Amino acid sequence: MKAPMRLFTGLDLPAEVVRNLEQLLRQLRPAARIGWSPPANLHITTKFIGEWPEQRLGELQQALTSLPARPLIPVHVRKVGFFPNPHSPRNFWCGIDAPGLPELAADTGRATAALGIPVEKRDFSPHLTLARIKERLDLQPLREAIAAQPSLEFGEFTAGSFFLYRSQLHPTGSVYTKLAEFPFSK
Ligand code: 2AM
Repeated sequence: MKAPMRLFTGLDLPAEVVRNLEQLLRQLRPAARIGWSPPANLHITTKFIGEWPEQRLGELQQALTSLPARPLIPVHVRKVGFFPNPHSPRNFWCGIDAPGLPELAADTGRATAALGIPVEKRDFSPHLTLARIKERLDLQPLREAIAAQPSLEFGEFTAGSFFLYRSQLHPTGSVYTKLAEFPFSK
């Protein structure tokens, strides 16, 4: 039997936004020994699917194809912060303002729930994971490096589709691969 695949859906970023974030990461990385994301991994998750059997991939793609049509989504990439809170952070993120994205996440959640995929209990809070924080350490140098940034605006774009991604966990880090694209209107 084949091993299940680890899947999620999300939006990709245009090269210009990745370049802006790459520049930010270059400046912040020396300030903290935390699990920094490779710029190529940056994406906006709309639904974490988890382990899914490869033989049911067609069924999942069919469900994702049949989401209601929607207008293009303007996406603004700005600000940074810590999840779940600044006192014991586990995730250092970049913020996403995107009207219409919560509806896409909700529609994706409904379509995948019909296949038995658990509905996300937490509120949807769109973000880019810039780094994962596994241990408690002094983040003051990172906060200072953030405060020294001349701008926390990383660009905007218009999304016209979302993607199904595969995530492969390797000792050197996660590798994300696009498996399929789903335009917002057919
Ligand atoms: P995160 O970056 O905020 O951790 C692939 O793992 C993507 O799915 C990541 O963007 C991750 O969000 C998201 N995700 C959401 N829920 C998850 C979960 N329970 N386990 C792993 N990843 C999850």
